Amino acid sequence: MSEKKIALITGATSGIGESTSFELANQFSLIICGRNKYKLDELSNELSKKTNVKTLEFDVRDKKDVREKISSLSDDWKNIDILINNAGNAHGLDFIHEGKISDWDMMIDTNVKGLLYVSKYVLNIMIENNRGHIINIGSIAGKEVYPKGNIYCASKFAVDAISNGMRIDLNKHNIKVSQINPGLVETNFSMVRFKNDQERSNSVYSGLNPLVGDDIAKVISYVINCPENVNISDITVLAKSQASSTVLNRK
Ligand code: NDP
Ligand code: 8X3
Repeated sequence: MSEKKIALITGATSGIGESTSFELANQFSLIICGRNKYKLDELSNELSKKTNVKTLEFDVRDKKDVREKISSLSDDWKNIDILINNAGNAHGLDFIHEGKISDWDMMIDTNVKGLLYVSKYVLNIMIENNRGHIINIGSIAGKEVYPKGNIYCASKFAVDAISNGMRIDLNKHNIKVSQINPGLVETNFSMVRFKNDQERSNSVYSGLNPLVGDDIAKVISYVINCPENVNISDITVLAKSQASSTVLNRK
């Protein structure tokens, strides 16, 4: 394998993670992670035209599998330089008293605990190597709470606190921690949130000219490629048509 740096991307099989995989394939060897084997293999075939690719199949909620898959990396692959904690979703958009406990569990288990499990095992490697860069995908939902956003917002506020905590605790270990907080990005996100209701999902983005996955991928690449002495600690990225979670200029 060549001497390219190694980036590990969770949630690589869709949306922001997939776009980021293509963007970073120009520069890094890639460990692409997901739980859909078919999509991972398809993506790997495409990306392999540009770089070295390793697939890791796991659900970020399964801490045993996360540990085993990351520990299984061979010497060629284990020295991860960049971790992009991207896997996550919203489930439901309901008043708090009407929310489903299964949706709450899914968001907290994936967006918060899953991010922690992956980070834990990658950090073992980064600390030993005394180098690394973690990029957590937060959200505008982690900066302001909006009506019916309750638990999704809570999960992303948790990511915000975790990113700050990581930056402080990892400072002496020479590890950069950055958080990128997108506003509305047209991906599969709303189809998941609204349980495959295509019409409702489309209505989130209609008339907005929203962000797309490639926009966030380019920001991620910019953050990674800053000079070694520079760390973009926290960056919120909005479509021009979006001023806040609730102020939108629809055409
Ligand atoms: P997508 O639904 O398009 O992609 C989500 C990715 O995360 C998929 O690859 C999905 O895999 C993966 N994933 C979800 N749950 C798990 C799990 N338990 N284990 C492993 N992988 C999992 O959405 P986005 O690309 O938009 O979302 C990516 C990140 O960006 C999320 O953290 C989201 O919260 C954040 N975000 C999104 C915004 C938006 O407006 N789209 C705005 C701000 C932040 P699978 O297909 O198998 O479920
Ligand atoms: C996704 C953006 O506004 O749907 O994190 O919460 S929003």
